[in-house]
Amino acid sequence: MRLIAENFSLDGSVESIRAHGSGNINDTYIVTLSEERGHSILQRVNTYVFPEPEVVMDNMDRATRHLEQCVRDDALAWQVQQVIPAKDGRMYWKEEDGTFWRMISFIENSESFDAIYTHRQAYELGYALGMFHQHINRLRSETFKTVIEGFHISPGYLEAFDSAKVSGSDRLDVELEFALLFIEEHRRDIARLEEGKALGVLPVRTIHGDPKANNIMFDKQSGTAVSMIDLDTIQPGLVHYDIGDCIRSSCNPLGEEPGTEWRETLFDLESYRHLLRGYLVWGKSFLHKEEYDYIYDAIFLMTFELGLRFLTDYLRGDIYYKVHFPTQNKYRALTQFKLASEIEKHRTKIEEVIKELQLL
Ligand code: GN1
Ligand code: MG
Repeated sequence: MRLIAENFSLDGSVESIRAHGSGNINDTYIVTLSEERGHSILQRVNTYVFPEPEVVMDNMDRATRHLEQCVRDDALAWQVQQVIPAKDGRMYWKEEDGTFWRMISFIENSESFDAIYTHRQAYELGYALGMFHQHINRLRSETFKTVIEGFHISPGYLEAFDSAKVSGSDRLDVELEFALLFIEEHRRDIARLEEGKALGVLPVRTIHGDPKANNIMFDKQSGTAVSMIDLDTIQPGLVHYDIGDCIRSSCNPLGEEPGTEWRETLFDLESYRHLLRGYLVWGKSFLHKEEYDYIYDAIFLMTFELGLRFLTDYLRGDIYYKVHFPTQNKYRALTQFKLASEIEKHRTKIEEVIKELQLL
């Protein structure tokens, strides 16, 4: 690992390297530099999920340069994760065994949370996502290439589930009956966002693609959100994918991994209200009136979709998401379906908050 790290233009010599974070896709390590020269993040990019990692790095490089410029121009209190090039000048390092590595800067004195526990954090999260959308969209969405075809296009995930189910049907159990019933009862809703897109009501913009709670960094002292990390999936899409994904991951106090306790999963309406309020500080200036009508659908669908994605992976034998025990993807899926059912239960309230905030 040290030899791999030493291929990059670091600002000092490597003192230690440790595994870091809880990502489901890439392998992440934190590199400590000697003589208190700070830290960097070393990642092995998952080339099954990102078959063209060079394109990911190209997008990331464009995005970070642009966001840096925005920070300077608008004097934003914001930090942008930088790509640290390899010594040969490329944005990545390829090992002889074909593994693909990159180094990115670490946001010092910051922390992230797997779920959100205070109203302030919820507001900060929403504010951060809104600010990100506002600034990244000063560039035309065509600036960024698509890194994952069909990403967050929910009907595609239902189709994938339908074809996986057949071959994996012998592995169904009692707990899965809840999931299967939920899917059957909601399959007709799967295209709501794509319909909005086809109607021209939901425009294609540039999105983060993975704005879950722990991809937003908070300053340890002030508690202010200071950065959005994990810029792998910046690509053209609907901001509704991001809004839904951010809300589903943040307003679930038990987080994504309650395991066998998945039935306890709840949707925290208060966190949701504060998050959306923070988002709309920026979002009000670019969201069209009709786009508000799809916010509930976004929250529900991104949750339902992630349930389908986890369940499909479970049925296919865990080829996409990393697992630490054999039923982990099943429990992740059940958690999202339970969360989606809670979201549905609170639909009226969720929609009231949207209306109320829209009028402010
Ligand atoms: C994956 O990178 P990571 O582990 O935060 C996934 C997201 C899911 C998330 C659920 C490229 O994100 O879409 O929301 O797991 N990323 C990709 O935890 O599929
Ligand atoms: Mg990610």
